[in-house]
Amino acid sequence: PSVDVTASIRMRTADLSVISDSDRAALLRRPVLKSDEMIEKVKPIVSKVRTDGDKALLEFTAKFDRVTLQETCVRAPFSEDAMQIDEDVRQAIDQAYKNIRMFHEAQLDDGPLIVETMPGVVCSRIARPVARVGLYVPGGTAILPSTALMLGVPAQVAGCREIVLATPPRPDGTVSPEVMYVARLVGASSILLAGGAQAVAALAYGTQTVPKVDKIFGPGNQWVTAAKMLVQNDTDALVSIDMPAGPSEVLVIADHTANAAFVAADLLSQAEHGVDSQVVLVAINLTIGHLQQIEDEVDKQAKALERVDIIRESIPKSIIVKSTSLEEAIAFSNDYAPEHLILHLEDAPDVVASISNAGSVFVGPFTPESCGDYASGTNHTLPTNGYARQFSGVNTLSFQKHITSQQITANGLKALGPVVATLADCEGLQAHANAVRIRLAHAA
Ligand code: HSO
Ligand code: ZN
Repeated sequence: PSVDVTASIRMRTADLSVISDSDRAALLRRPVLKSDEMIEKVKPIVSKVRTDGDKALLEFTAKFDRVTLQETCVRAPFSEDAMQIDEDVRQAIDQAYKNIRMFHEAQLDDGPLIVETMPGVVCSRIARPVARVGLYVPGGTAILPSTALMLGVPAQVAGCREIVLATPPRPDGTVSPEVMYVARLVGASSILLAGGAQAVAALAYGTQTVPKVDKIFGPGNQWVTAAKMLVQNDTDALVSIDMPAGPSEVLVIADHTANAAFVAADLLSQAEHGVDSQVVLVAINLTIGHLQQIEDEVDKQAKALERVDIIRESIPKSIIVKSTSLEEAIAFSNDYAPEHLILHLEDAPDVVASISNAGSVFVGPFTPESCGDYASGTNHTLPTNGYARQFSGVNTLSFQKHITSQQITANGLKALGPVVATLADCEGLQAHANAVRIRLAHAA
């Protein structure tokens, strides 16, 4: 069907003060992910890669990406020729790398935690990197060196031994030079030229040339997400994932102080990601004129964007939620648990204390989400679909795990042993009690 390019690009509107409970619940819901169906679809792809390795990978890449490759995995050092990029882009990537690295180094757990719980009873916890990690960098409608940075920097900071970066090849069979450049910056050991479920399967099981990894990270389409969920549940693969992923989201809360053009620009920066992007504006007591200004700005700015065709689909699915108080707006946002939350509010910094569920918060008029997407230092791989209720975004600790340890002295066991023996008796586990009593008797 032909598109009417003059038609105005408008969001839908709802009003919290008159809405029924069920309509409010509907506003909070994301589009259904149909994960069971998708998992069934990726199963044959995953099992073929598992059994046939590189041969299957090359076949799927030819079929789905329409690219015929000679080899599917290249090892470092990567060719310098493949990472030639514009000087201004290189400088921008370097600055982003520096900021992201600084923020993620500050998160590193690099010292043992030691607690003497009773005299002579010392418990400790030490962090270790996840040894081998797979980082999925999507291809598709945009090239994403920023995602390579967001996944690669914390892996590097955590000290992961093997970093495999997977990304679908471009039509000419290469990886974008910007992504190659980032791969070297973060110390990637291999680049897997494959996308979709087949890439995830290769990372989970390994192939003749692709190293098997212990944990798979990164955003992706439904195929990637379903494959990650599938391999995570396979005890043969022995692999974990960062988090379940859904379409990207932003929720903006705006009051009378909000700059209409800024708000519109923030909504559109999310809407341009994809036709399924989730965009919500919660407007607190905005006058009809102010709201109109925002809507006009959305329409006007959208029409000047290259990705207007995507926005024509995503913006009409987006909603303006009218609210009559800050408390009501925050309660709605906390229930929605957005991936990104932008506060265009008077006293925005004070509001942060009331936010309980969000992936990342952008505070005040001069803090566009774009800065967190690219270069301020925070990570842009964040929980979507309401998972901000129980998940953190990707961070340095996502690439570390902990070992606990303890050391007890003879005197420590004198105090603690009877407690343990009593509990073991209580559970009817006599051998457990014996392991203590045999020592207490020996010491006596
Ligand atoms: N907003 C996206 C990340 C991104 N934006 C990459 C631009 N490039 C999901 O957090
Ligand atoms: Zn973005």
